[in-house]
Order: sequence, then C-alpha cells, then structure tokens
Amino acid sequence: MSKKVGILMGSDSDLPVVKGAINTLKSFSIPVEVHVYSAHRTPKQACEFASNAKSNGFGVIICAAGKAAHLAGVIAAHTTLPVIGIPIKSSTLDGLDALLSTVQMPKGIPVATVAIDGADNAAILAAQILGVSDEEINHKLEDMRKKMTEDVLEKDRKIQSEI
Ligand code: RP5
Repeated sequence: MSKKVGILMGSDSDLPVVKGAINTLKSFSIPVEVHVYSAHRTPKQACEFASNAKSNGFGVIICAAGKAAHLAGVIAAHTTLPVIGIPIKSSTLDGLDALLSTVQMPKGIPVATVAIDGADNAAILAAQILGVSDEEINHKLEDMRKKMTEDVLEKDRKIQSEI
C-alpha cells in the first residue's frame, strides 16, 4: 500500500473541483483522506493535520482554496512533506486572487502550484511524487501517458480524414 495523499479544502464549496483530484488519485489506487480545513476558519485543525501528517502515513498534501488562499502556504509551513496548491476560482476575481496567494510563496517554504481549478494535475503530480519510490504507481502513470498519446493521435487521424 502506498503512502496516503491528504486533500484539504478551505470550504465544502470547493468540493466540485476537488472531486477531480479525488477521482484521479482513486484511479491510481492511491489512498486518499479528504478534509475541510481552512487556514482562516479552522487554523488549529489545519496546522495539527500538517504537523502530524508525516507520522500519520501521508506522502503528499494537496490543498485547495479560493479567494485569499493561504491554506497551502500555511500547511507547507508546518510540514516538510511536498505540498501542492490548487487555486480555486471562487470569487469575483476569477481565481487570480487565489492563484497569486498560493503561488507567491517566500523562499524556503515552497508550494507546487497548479493551474486555477487544476485538480487533475494536482493529483497526477502527487502520483508522480509517490511514483518515485513506488513502481506500481509509476507503471500506472506510464500507462496513462501511453493512452493519452494514443487518444491524441486518434484525434489527429480523425481530423485528417475530415479535412
Ligand atoms: C476559501 O474561500 C475557500 O477555499 C473557498 O474557495 C472560498 C469561499 O468559501 P465559502 O464562503 O464558500 O465557504 O477560503
């Protein structure tokens, strides 16, 4: 059994986006634990989760948050596990606020930030991190890449036959 991926979201309103990451990780048979913890509304619980994550069997933590999205940065401050941030498009600023809040980390505390609402890539990146030391996950990633290539080449063939 591989290490777990922890997925934290600032609000349950982030779940429709976060579901993409949950489903992708499950497709790799990676164990996932999901929580609603906010850097602002439940800072104690969020920090406790991060502080204990390594000893609780987590290998990567994904944090999804919108608006003034400090969740990934605060979690990263409390663990040396790799932290992936998903900026959520949940405000009048279309997610640019969350993107900048997540990506602009000061030197020393990195957060690997994916695109706005980029939940699938967050999950794939988490799988790649675990795949460094887990051959089973690595094989699944290679299979996924092969299928992706075949799908695009099939689309190319279809377009050639249509034009
Ligand atoms: C952030 O504020 C959450 O991550 C969410 O994206 C946004 C809005 O939260 P709710 O007001 O919907 O709970 O902290």
